[in-house]
Amino acid sequence: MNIFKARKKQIETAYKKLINKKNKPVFPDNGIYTRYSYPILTADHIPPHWRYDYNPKTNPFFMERMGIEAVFNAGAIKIDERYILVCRVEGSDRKSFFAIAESKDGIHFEFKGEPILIPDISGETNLYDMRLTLHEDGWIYGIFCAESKDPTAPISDTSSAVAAAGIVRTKDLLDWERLPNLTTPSPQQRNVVLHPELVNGKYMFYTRPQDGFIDTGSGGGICYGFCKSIENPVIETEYLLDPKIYHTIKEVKNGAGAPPIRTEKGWLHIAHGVRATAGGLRYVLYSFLTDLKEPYKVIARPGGHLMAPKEEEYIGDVPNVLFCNGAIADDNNRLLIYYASSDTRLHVAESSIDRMIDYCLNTPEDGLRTYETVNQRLNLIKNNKNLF
Ligand code: M1P
Repeated sequence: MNIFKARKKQIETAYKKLINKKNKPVFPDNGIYTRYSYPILTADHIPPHWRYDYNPKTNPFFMERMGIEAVFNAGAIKIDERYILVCRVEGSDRKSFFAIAESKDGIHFEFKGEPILIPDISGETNLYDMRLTLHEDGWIYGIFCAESKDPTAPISDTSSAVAAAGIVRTKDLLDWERLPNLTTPSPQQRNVVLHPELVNGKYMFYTRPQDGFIDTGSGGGICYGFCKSIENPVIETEYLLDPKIYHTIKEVKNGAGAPPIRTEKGWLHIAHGVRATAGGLRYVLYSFLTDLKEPYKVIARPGGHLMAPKEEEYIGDVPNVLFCNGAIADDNNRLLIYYASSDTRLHVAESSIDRMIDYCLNTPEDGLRTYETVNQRLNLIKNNKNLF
């Protein structure tokens, strides 16, 4: 067998084996959610014909000419019994793009179709982290980060960038209509999420104002604002919803994650918080509830993180990062949390709406100082007396 045929067979066999691999839950879990043993999507899950030139004349060594670096940060939605992820796929050229993976059970996914070609707005270099919102107006919206080179940077500065919130919408996940980018009072935006329902007749966005590309500066935390029209999306005022706070898991910055999920007790949010360590930034997931009628009011704030990196999750292109921008509230109370680790691979954790509500309503808030948190723990131990 010639080298082309032999390599093609090896690659295709390995790919088929990978996409047919059965995942399994990891027990014991913490009672809040259950992790799964293997990542659900990685660079190796990208179909070989998206990476390899299949023509033996132009690719006699069957080389992977267009490599994939990572599959992570996915928007999630369930339509007609299909679990859909719009993943951030990063090529070896560092450009991100969006691709759809589908599943029948919410755990085992396979990429379908072809990468999504989103029309860009002049100057945009990189599009990533799409949040999918099935809106009550009947459209599926994708809100994503649209990054451009900072036009005010000096010529010698070849890395400063500007982040804005891009918007697309679709009815069938095939045709994507690009709308104008969101305009807000803040110089830059990332981690923008569209609320699934109109609030007082307006579109409500969760924003994350930032002074620079990395630095949120005076932004204050997760904010919100309203737009009269989605075709001309302008937020005139941003209000603070969930602040970043000294000596917490969201000390440096935070950002909205999956679009909030309507539950009987409030809107369930899964967000990310970032703190500084000697080894760099640490990204963890946390949760909170907002009021059903007034979704701009936080009604429960469990302290600490919901989920932090574990084992291989620590390692990757950007270590010590968990990030979530998609979750699915499934039938029978099931909740699927799609999260990525270290900007490299995508995982799922399974919970239930009931478990998450209990977690949000009955977990003590962050005590903000050692004295208070020790008192919280002493109280727990006291209440456990004669029970263990
Ligand atoms: O590298 C970690 C994450 O960094 C960014 O999040 P934030 O804007 O909160 O810093 C995002 O670029 C995200 O894609 C990435 O996973």
